[in-house]
Amino acid sequence: MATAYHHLSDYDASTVPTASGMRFGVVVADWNDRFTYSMADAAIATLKEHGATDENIIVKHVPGSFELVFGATWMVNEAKVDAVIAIGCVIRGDTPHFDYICQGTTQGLAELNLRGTVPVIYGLLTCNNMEQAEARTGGILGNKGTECAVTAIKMIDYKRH
Ligand code: RBF
Repeated sequence: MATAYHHLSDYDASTVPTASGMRFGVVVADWNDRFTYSMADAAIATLKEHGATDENIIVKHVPGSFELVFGATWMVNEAKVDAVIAIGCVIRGDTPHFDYICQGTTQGLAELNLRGTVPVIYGLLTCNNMEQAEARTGGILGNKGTECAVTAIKMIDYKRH
């Protein structure tokens, strides 16, 4: 989780392997698109900074975070990617939907990782309010998309060694 001590866009680039030749799936939820699109843009920019090419970054959209599980499963099964970045943003409201969506999505993505084939990176922001989302999508705590991209590259490299 981002804290005052963990800036999501700060990382040591020298520890990141080249992403050249790696193939990425990016699944983006359209709910709260102001935040999710910013995360997706940051993720894609970071992948490219490390050598990934446009044709090796497959971007697909789903309506909401709950659909990230299906979207990521499709990427794993059908898109021949080396890693999937699942991007969503759930913001607490008046009803218990927040807990159900966060729990269902998190568990679904975790189960995909248990297959042990294609790493699925957890780009789900679970925020109490808009300010928390803003801070983590290009605000004072950086951009979660950047962190996800670096994690995806490192996890593909993990499989190779
Ligand atoms: N999806 C999100 O990605 N973020 C949200 O904050 C969010 N809030 C929702 C609130 C309610 C009351 C409902 C019914 C859905 C919400 N969804 C949200 C959409 C959800 O992930 C999923 O797309 C839909 O429930 C499918 O019909």
